[in-house]
Amino acid sequence: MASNLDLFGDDAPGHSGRVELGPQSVVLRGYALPQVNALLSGVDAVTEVAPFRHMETPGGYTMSVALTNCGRLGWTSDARGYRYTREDPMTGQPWPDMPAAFVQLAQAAAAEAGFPDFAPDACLVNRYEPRSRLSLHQDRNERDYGAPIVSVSLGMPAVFLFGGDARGDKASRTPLFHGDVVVWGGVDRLRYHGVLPMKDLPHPRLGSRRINFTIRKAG
Ligand code: MD6
Ligand code: FE
Repeated sequence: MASNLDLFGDDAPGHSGRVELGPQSVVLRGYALPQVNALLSGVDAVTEVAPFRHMETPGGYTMSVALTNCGRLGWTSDARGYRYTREDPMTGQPWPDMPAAFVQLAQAAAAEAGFPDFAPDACLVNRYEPRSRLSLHQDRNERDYGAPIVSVSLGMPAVFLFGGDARGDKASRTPLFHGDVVVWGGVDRLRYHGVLPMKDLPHPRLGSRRINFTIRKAG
């Protein structure tokens, strides 16, 4: 039987097309591929000003995923909790501007998924290495759940978990490859999701790393 983790089936790297994760969530396969150079330049520009760092969780753990932000608002986790701030707590400086290529891609992908007029003001940039994982969580620190989230995957493939509105709901598993874009919102906006521990499957361009950025309207 074909598995949805089949690396050489319809979900294989480089394929295009849509995979519906829910009524208002969709994976746009390969949607970011034409923009990869501009996106990676954008990531470099952002991390030069606001380097990747491993944040602490309110529960006292260190995140295995390294994080930074761009845009007017940036997401932070520390012993006091999760929140959006205008300044990078590490430097005291405003988060770097969101690269134009991020905004353009996010707006086009959002429209493609049925969310026209997306006006993002925040972007979390995540860096995964082998064994990095992201446990099931909801994205609920944004003010307006009416706006979707657009998530771009570059580098090593990951297995994305997509659950329901309760932590204990069964989660589906979907591979995300270099260039894939996920858009979700509406009735799916608060669904639990996460990323399984990463395998070391080096990518020709990015090596043993996965870069994911999620573009939001936080304020
Ligand atoms: C990731 N993504 O793919 C983690 N959140 O590395 C997320 O946590 C996420 O992809 C909200 C919307 C889309 C996402
Ligand atoms: Fe999330």
